[in-house]
Amino acid sequence: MSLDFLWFPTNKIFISGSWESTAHSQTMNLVNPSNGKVLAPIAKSSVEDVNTAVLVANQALNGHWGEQTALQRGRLLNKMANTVEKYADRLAVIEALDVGKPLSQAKKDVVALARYLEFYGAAADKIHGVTIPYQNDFTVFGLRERLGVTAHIIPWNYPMQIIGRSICASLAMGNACVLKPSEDACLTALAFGEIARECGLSDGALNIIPGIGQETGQYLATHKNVHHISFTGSVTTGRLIQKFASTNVTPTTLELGGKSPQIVFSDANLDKALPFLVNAGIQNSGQTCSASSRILVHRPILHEVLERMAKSYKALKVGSALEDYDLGPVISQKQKDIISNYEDKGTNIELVAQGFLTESAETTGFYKNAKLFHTSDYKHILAQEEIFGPIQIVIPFEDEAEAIAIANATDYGLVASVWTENGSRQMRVAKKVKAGQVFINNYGAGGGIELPFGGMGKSGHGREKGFEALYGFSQLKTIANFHG
Ligand code: TXE
Repeated sequence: MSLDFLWFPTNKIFISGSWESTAHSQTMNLVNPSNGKVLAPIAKSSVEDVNTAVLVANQALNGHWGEQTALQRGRLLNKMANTVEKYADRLAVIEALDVGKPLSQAKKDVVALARYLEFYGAAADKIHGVTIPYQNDFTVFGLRERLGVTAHIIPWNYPMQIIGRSICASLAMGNACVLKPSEDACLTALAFGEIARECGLSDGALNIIPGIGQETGQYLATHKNVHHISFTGSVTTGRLIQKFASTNVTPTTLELGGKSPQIVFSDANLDKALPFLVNAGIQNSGQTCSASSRILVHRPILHEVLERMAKSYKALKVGSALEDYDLGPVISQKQKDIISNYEDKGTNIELVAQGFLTESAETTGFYKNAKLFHTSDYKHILAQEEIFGPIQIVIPFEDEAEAIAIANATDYGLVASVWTENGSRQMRVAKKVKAGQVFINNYGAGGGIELPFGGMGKSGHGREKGFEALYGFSQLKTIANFHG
């Protein structure tokens, strides 16, 4: 498909409010996961470009951007929300082509980005400091200050949503941002730069430098003039980021995925639960940090849940992103291979049901069929490791204590849900489950702009989304005034 409708350059970097060539004029190709063909050339930033981006971001803090009041920053973000809505159709098509997600899911991501801008735009002037009762001859208060330059190293699965939750919160608090989108999908990140430019965001407040993780990302994470790193991605890279950040003792927020369970008790309303059980696993072909890849089911209803989930799975269609089936392709051949390797390890457990590939899906695309497995072995590799593909595992449990034990028996702790009509049980289980977010009789994979989100254990640390993100992108200075 031709990209003639793009209103911004793809092969440039966004620096200090304008589009520039990289220092070495290098580019790399983005691939369309629906057909495996080249989608567009994008800029490949070098260390020189990182230096420039960090320099102009620091200059912005001492220039026009730094002079903006919280109200002015908020209004600017609101203007950007309206502009995102103006380009909504084009943004959705770009995201679908670039990430491979079904068009209707991409449309939801655009709505989420506009909503993040609106939320943080409205919140910008509502973060207040504190006064602290101390000795009588002191007046003590805590001033909430910006961090400075924040680096955002983001993955390919939800570019718009992740920009929304981290960049918008950071800008609201008055920081200047350097965004390193993923080499696998970065078109909507570039579009966001153009939207910022159109809305008149101060030069240098946002800089966008696509590049290779091990080069651009790594150099950015070690940069001494970066004051915070927000990273979403794999545990392996997250560990490295933390190590790089330690060089300059730079604070980090790490969101590293999960193996999130939904716990279904025998008194649950299955009619309500069923769509959530399945959708939370297959949304974006399972390439969602908060995907629910484990379904823990109370033994008395195991047979019924398996039967009903199998029926849903058999109807799941996989096809090209723009044709908008239940699932699109996965992001890359590399990701397809990762998923296939896990499937090979699942030959000793029951494959309950699978969806099907549509006839129009091109053989050169990176398609993976949705698969539902069942095992009592909660330590099975498919039940322990993040697969990041359209695979769910049903695991039975005998009682509440076992449900909690199995739910907590992975290294991760991002999201969980509890399905039961018993109010006491809802709260007991919610409090004991290891997860940064727990839903009761619901599941929100990727949603909830207002709801603080982040992990425990290897799912990472720090919280994004909601007001909590604004605390994460600022720091408290205690001022103690002695007037005795
Ligand atoms: O992730 P990476 P990849 C998981 C998922 C997937 C696996 C690999 O299990 O199968 O990660 O995906 C940048 N220094 N998740 O390879 O490497 C990179 O350029 C600095 C979970 O895409 O974590 C990109 O911008 N930066 C997840 C970002 O890090 C580096 C979302 C993410 O890439 C770097 C995506 C380095 N050395 C994948 N190496 C989630 N939690 O949602 C890479 N990068």
